[in-house]
Amino acid sequence: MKTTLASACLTAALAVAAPAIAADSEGRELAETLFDGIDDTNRGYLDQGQFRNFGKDVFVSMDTDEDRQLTLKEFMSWDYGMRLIAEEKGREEAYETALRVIFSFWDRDGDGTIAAVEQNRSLGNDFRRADLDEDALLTKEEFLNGFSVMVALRAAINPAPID
Ligand SMILES: [Ca+2]
Ligand SMILES: [Ca+2]
Ligand SMILES: [Ca+2]
Repeated sequence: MKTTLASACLTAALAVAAPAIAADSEGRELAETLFDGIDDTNRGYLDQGQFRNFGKDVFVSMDTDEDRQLTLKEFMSWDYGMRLIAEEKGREEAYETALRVIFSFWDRDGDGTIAAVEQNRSLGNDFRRADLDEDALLTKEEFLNGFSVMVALRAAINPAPID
């Protein structure tokens, strides 16, 4: 029951990609570090090429058996620190649910694995959705508040009170 509610909330979060996440919420620092890593030219914003390259790098590092497909296991095993925060906060179950929801979104043809082209298209959509002012660049704020993967994972480890 709990899991169903969590995935319903996450689906809604992914759909609107604009939930209110407190500025000092857990995972924000990690998301900022991630942004700075993608922003290899230190301009303070990302273009679609940088975002695409980031996606390719992530795909390669997730695809441990190098068959150009991501299984759920490969997808769930990959981490850059967010899982540790989830564990510390006792939010591991919600975190894993969020990952499963993201996996389902990325697996666009529903065959149980994510091909590079599926991931690439999903990230392209994510970029456009996060780009609020439609200038084809993502500022740090647009990335932190609108990149649906980050938003979903941070929402999972920072449960908002429901009233
Ligand atoms: Ca693989
Ligand atoms: Ca697929
Ligand atoms: Ca923008």
